[in-house]
Amino acid sequence: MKHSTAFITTPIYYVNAVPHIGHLYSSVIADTLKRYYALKGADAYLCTGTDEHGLKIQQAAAKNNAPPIEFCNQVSKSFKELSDAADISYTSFIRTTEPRHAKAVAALWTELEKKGYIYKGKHEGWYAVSDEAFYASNQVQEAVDEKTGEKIMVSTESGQRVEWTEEENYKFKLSAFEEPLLKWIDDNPTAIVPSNRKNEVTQWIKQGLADLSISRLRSRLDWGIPVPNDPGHTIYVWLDALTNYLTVNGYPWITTENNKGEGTQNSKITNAWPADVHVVGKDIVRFHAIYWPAFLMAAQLPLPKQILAHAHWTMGKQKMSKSRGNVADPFQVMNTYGVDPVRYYLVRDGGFADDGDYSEENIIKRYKDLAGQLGNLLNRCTAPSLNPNATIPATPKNSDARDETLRTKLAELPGIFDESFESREFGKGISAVFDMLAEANKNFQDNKPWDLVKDPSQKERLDQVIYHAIESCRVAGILLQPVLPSKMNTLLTRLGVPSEKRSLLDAYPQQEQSETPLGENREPVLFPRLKK
Ligand code: ME8
Repeated sequence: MKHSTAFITTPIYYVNAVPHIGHLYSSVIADTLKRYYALKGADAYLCTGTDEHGLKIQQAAAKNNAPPIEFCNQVSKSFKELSDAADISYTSFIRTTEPRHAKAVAALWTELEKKGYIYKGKHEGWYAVSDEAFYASNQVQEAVDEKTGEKIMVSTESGQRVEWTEEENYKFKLSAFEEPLLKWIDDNPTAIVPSNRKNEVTQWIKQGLADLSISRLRSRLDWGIPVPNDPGHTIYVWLDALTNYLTVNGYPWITTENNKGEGTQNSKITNAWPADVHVVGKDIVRFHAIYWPAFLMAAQLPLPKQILAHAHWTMGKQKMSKSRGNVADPFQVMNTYGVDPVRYYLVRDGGFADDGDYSEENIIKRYKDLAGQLGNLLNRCTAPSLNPNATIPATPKNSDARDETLRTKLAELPGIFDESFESREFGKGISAVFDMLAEANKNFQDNKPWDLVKDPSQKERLDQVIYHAIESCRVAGILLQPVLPSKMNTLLTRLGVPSEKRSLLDAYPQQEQSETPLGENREPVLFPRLKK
């Protein structure tokens, strides 16, 4: 299936602390998806950025004795550096402190108000500062503070401490959207993936949706966007944050009767809304799968096509989190193992339905797959000793029964890969590539090209063997580009594959080809041995 455009998003990250491997994971999944759609010929867009308003940030800045904006500048920069370091090919990096964003949020607010979904009311409830969320009485429970032994109340969902809070603020008529949301989920079976998350969301909605408080008193929280025409109130940070997905599209659009309109001048992404995939962690599903579609429905804007929620990385089976302090530094890990091997590890072993346990031992194991199955095969079939003319032999005229299994796997692989990625089973798609590579290595080994090369009468067979090994590397190289963009670029360049012959379609068996030269540069080794 050809997609003409694909718009993928990452969550925008809180700047209350520096990035860890969990943030890198969300970004790598989103980037892999974006590159996958580009591989299929789509104009693919990716946006990422930082979420900079709210009490949590205000408090973190105070703790660091910095004015909030300076504190935000500093931490936001480290998230941007992480994206750049990890080869995240974002089209737009948004910061919620940018003027273009304040304009979009105010416009959405005004729209919701105009359509009658905002009213002023007294709000009371259990408020969790860490989650920036109010919870109803059936969403909290008693617990004991680990440090002080004091009895406290916590959210059953997030485990965070909550306090009873009363204030006058603005509310959004979320309760009006129970039926429409259930219908949306019903009509769009892949709107929330995977299914355990979808079931959870359906349950939450069926338990009943209370109207949502969407402002805070400015006296209690001034680090945020003011409510239009009522500056004594600050817009709730989640309404602010979610709107980022519209801001990067140039919202507010200048609309006419039947036209969604052009984006504002500064936007690099125009008319890409609705998002194809919002990649999020399972901790923020409620916000993306309930609040966000409800806001959009209220504003009569199109809904995102999919919320893809991944599970968490644990370390030693405990959730990795800034507050717990058991986090892996993504910069350090990429320095040690290289960017692409870390991306590969995260995509292949990360959990969707269930959490995955992070360990460097497993990164090393995956690195060895790459070096042993792919790097090694590439080296062998392009080595001057076996391939002295440095060419890709012509497509074999006669097929040999000894290559049958490999030929079948090669022919089936692109379809399996595509299907797996469409259904967001990334590990399955990648495993299929390595299953093919295992067969390719076996074929190479069994046919002993190092003997064939010594016997001129075996030239045709040698060519067939080299051809199949190179073809296996070429197909693997094309398919793995979304996951290992830089390494696969090196591989394909080494094979002399021109940049316009690297799309998903090019991974399917090709028409007969005559002999072509390999690329010139055969150094350095694709996956060098890791230093102890
Ligand atoms: O929630 N494993 O920002 P945040 C996997 N600003 N992923 C993890 C993770 C872990 N251990 N820890 C964090 C926010 N993440 C809001 C989002 S969007 C409009 C606003 C990932 O900095 C995961 O995707 O707390 C999670 O949802 C995201 O980081 C939250 O990052």
